[in-house]
Amino acid sequence: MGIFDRIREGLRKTRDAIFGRIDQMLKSFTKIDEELFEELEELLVMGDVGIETSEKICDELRKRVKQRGITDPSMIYGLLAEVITEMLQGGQALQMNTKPSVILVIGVNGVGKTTTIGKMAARFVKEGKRVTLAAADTFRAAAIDQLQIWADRAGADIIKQNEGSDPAAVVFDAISSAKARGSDVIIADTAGRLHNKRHLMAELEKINRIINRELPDADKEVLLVLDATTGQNAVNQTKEFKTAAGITGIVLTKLDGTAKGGVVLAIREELNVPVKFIGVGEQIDDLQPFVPEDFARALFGADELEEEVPTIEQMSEQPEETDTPAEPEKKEPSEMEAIWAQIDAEAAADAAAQAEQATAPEPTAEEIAQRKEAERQEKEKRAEERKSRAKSKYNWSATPTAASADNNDDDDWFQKWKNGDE
Ligand SMILES: Nc1nc2c(ncn2[C@@H]2O[C@H](COP(=O)(O)OP(=O)(O)OP(=O)(O)O)[C@@H](O)[C@H]2O)c(=O)[nH]1
Ligand SMILES: [Mg+2]
Repeated sequence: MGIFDRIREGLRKTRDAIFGRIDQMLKSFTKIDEELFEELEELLVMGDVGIETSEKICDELRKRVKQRGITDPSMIYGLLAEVITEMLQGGQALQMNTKPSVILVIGVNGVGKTTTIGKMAARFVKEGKRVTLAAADTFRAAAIDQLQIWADRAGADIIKQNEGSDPAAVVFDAISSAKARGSDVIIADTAGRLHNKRHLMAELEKINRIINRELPDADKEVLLVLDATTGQNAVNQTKEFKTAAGITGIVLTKLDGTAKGGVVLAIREELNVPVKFIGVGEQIDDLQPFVPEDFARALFGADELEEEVPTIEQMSEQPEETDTPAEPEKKEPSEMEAIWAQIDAEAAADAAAQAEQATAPEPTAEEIAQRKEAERQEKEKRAEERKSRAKSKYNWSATPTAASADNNDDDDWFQKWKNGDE
């Protein structure tokens, strides 16, 4: 199977449940009106895109429909693909220019950290890099054994100690070994679950300190692994780890087992953290670098896009699926340049308005808290309303997900973890 086919197959559930429905819904409209945007927003929210991001997407669509004078509802599908691709752009390249560079892999238990490390190691080894794995999840002996199996499969070196040893000491050893052997990259596995959240964060901090001390000038990535089947919970996990561990990117796993792939958008947009890799299966080559264009094409169905949106040249003119390098991107026609200039001008006007607002008297802490709480309640209310409307309208039963991954006891643990009960 070619790379693009793997991504397309991995996103099949999300495409069928959400974007296929959007396509059908758009076909049922004869003109573009407010009702169409409302329905679209509801379906996006159902697809775990998140209420804020769904609203933002629809606002952007309204704007572009108006600017380009589009009247045909079937064109919205391509416009949506365009907006979503743009939203996902930026920051997905890994910073790995030093020798060695370090990738610290973190995340709650069971999300796919160790598997992701194995897949990543295999990818780097294939590229001719020397890879050292650090078995810094010393919480369970089985975790160390699992990483050993992946190291053998991938052809990577591994540094490990006994169960229960100090994870930071394992990382220290791995760094010394990598320097001695001339490794290109060190990838450290970490525990997802410790006695409590404070303990876990303290451990990650200690590992970080060791890396910064031993390799002060090395490129370092802190990748948070998230399980896509947990939907909005993945967004909450990002918030928790973002403040505590300084993450530089996301690996979103198990996209093949869920219809909640839209959560990529919520993570990118609401938390401003780039998705760097996606996991679309359990096999060694089921980890793919995140390429926004491919992701969008797979999500929307490249065929539908080609038929319906001839205006989006970069997307529709890409070959179906090929291992040969793609054609260089075409330049935007001058008409598009004018539209972008207009959008930039609007953004500048918004920024000016915001700056003006900033000179207004500072609200008190209490006022800010009250406003935030009101906004949160309002957002929750709107999300619930949308979900229940969409549920009845589209006869929505359970969203197809991997039976194994949804609603397991890890969720309970994470909830407690979040609330500081553990
Ligand atoms: N379908 C599918 N399964 C995956 C993917 N990534 C990981 N898994 C599976 O998820 C399960 C958990 O993966 P691990 O790599 O052990 O997760 P972990 O985060 O290291 O777990 P702990 O070490 O317990 O914290 C395994 O059964 C993996 O095969 C993916 O992209 N798709
Ligand atoms: Mg693990």
